[in-house]
Amino acid sequence: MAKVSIVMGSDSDMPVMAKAAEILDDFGISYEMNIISAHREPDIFFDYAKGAEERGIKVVIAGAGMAAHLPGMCAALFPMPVIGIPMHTSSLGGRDSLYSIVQMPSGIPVATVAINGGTNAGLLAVKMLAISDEGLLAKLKEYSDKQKESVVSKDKKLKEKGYKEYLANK
Ligand code: RP5
Repeated sequence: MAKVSIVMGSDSDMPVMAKAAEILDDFGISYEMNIISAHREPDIFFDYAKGAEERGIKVVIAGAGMAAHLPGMCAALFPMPVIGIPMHTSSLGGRDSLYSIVQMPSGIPVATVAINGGTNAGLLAVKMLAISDEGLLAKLKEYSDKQKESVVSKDKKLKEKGYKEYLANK
């Protein structure tokens, strides 16, 4: 049964939402993925968000752009955590999406990540689930260790080669 629900307002959001899905795949977490527009099909959206708890969903990751009401409306209808991903937009650079998602009224929180922050949304969902799952917590610690090793090895290479050769072979 899916534990995380990934939902996006349009298929144009897919490349960013796929980054969240990749993280969940890496950590072996089951998820459902949906394209549902709160504006263009409000009835379908309502059924989706109202039914999420009964489907066994523990965390919703919702991404949208422009007047991005999808994450906030998910948070209004779903009782567990909602993570919002603001999409980059060509007109306002994603500030429209960011402000729409982050400026929630008191009482209805959305954990908002960076513009196009699909990877961090996935990781935040994993961290939420790891609160009650020690195996997942151990995998998160391994993930952090690998990140550290990657930076340490880059620094070592820089010291050995110098910046010109480093850049030339990057
Ligand atoms: C939002 O409108 C979607 O989340 C998308 O980011 C934006 C534009 O949608 P399309 O016109 O590309 O379908 O609802």
